[in-house]
Amino acid sequence: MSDTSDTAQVLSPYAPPKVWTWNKPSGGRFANINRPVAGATHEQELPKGKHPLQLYSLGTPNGIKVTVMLEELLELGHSGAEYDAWLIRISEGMQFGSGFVGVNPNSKIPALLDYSGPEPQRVFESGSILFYLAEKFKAFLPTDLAKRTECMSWLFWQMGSAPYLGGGFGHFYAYAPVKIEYAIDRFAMEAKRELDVLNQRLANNRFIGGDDYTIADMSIWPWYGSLAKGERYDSGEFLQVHEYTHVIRWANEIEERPAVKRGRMVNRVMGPLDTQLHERHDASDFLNRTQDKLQPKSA
Ligand SMILES: N[C@@H](CCC(=O)N[C@@H](CS)C(=O)NCC(=O)O)C(=O)O
Repeated sequence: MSDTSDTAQVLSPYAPPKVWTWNKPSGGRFANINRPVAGATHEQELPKGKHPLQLYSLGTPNGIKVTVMLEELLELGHSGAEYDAWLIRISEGMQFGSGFVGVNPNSKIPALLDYSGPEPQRVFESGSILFYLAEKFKAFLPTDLAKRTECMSWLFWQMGSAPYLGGGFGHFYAYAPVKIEYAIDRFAMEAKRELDVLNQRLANNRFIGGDDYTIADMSIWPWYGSLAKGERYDSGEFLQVHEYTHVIRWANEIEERPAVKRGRMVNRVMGPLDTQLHERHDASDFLNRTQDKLQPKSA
């Protein structure tokens, strides 16, 4: 191959026009919710329950981070962390309702409203929500500056890295309407590199931040724990995830935590029905849920 323009022509017949226009669906899973503009598409108030903390979410990796944190706080005895979790079905466009956009102008789950202060406080971006709750309840975030900084570095690492995994590898390997070798190669390389970053870190540390379980683990586990266990994008064999033994050891330990078992069920609409709790308003909801209340439906 002589130069980059030759390479581009060999790989793809597509020549981008001077100005991109949104004139056809992009194809692939989730194509129907993609738009090049922000803001509400319709008027839709958000429901409000009895607790100060109102969570609007869905049981995806980004959503699970927050429900795990809330259940961990409750497990520690912080009754102020009682919450109502409302289901936002993103495939039905509920993230574009005016109420939701008021809480998160970026139209993505999870989003939190805290009514415990003089004015309702909105919090969006899962990393920001984890940090907010950790500060509010003084939990799962070390106070020692060195340990706190390590924890925050890994939290930010996750927020910056997971889009390469989900939007990059997951999208092109599992969801795109065509299999593009270049894109899959590029993002498989990055997904494996990220797994190796974690594997090396966890070779000498019980948890991501060190000895203590923190919001860094809660943020990273839903994405990379399930990836290393071969549960994401049906890609276990392709990525040879069994190589990441330390990540698997860490993921197995986290999965056994009672709060994690509960948190991963909240707002979940996929998988076996007995793993789904579409809305959560009270601790007893985990016990009271019945299969016939849960209608299988896509997210
Ligand atoms: N950086 C954001 C990402 C959130 C995100 O991508 N949420 C997805 C579900 S996991 C979503 O709501 N997608 C809806 C859409 O893109 O319209 C966070 O961590 O909170």
